[in-house]
Amino acid sequence: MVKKTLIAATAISLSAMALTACGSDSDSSAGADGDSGNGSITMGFAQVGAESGWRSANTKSIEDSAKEAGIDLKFSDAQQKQENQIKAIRSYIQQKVDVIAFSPVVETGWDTVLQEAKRANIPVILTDRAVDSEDTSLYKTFLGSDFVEEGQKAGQWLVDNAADSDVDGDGDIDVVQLEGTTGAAPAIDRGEGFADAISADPKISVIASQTGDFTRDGGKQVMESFLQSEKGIDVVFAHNDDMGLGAIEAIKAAGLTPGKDIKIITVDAVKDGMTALAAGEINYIVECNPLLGPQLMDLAEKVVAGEDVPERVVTEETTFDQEQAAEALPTREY
Ligand code: GYE
Repeated sequence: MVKKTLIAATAISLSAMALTACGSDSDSSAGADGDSGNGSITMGFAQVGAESGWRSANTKSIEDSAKEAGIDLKFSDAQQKQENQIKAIRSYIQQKVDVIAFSPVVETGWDTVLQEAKRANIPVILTDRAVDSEDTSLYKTFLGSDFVEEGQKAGQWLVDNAADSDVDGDGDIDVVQLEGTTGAAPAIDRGEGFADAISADPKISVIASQTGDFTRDGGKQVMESFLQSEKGIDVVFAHNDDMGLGAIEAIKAAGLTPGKDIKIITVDAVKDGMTALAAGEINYIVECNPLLGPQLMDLAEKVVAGEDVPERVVTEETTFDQEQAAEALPTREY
């Protein structure tokens, strides 16, 4: 305890020194040490990509709130490739940023680069997605949703609405699942949570499951192939809105009515998803909040100042049925 306080105090005074050291310099162009030169915090943010409406809203939230907080943001888009994210993190280490934040595309394979950041004394904040490293000293905190709970909420809706969901009336509720990016925390956890919730009703089962990589195109293609290979699909569970929206296109192209002939459950609640829900083409959406920017900047300021932060910060979220979507849409921010 005493030791912790001491370390925190040292960290505060060190960062205070760093701030004063460049505080008198009004030039805002990057200095040799990578600091912006105006005394503000520099954050390197390694984003997953631009794969979905959720991701675009998340990126905008991070950019807007960095500006608002006066944090100098260095931003990179990894196009859903882990190697690009690792490269970006290494370049932030080289540039000696004050803090690195990133949303890991997949859960595994981060220890080496995170150890490099630790050796360089640059704190790391995980946002949105988790890593599965056993060494939790490699990052300061993880800010994001509880994806298992999101999957459970999706499955619980189906259990509660089972009577209406046996669309073809064969006595079973046959679900096809559109998974997110293979190895990504939200894909693994949403799948797990959903499976857990539907196990309460033996009539419900997942008859086919494949990745659509969290994209609209991916969801469309996988759904097209499911419609050919599977008989009697009653329900689609898509790990995000975009894949659900792709599935809607495939279902319509097959001459069926989405939301009626095949029920659709998704996760995210971005504008396009909510619009389809209000229009009756999706049946239920579990919200996943992308507006993590303000909390992230707050955590970054604390971490850089050497203050203690909670190990885990969970985002609060709700769910929407069709009526609730129609009500929420006019004031929906993203
Ligand atoms: O649900 C999906 C995005 O990691 C929570 O990633 C995020 C997920 C989100 O591509 O739309």
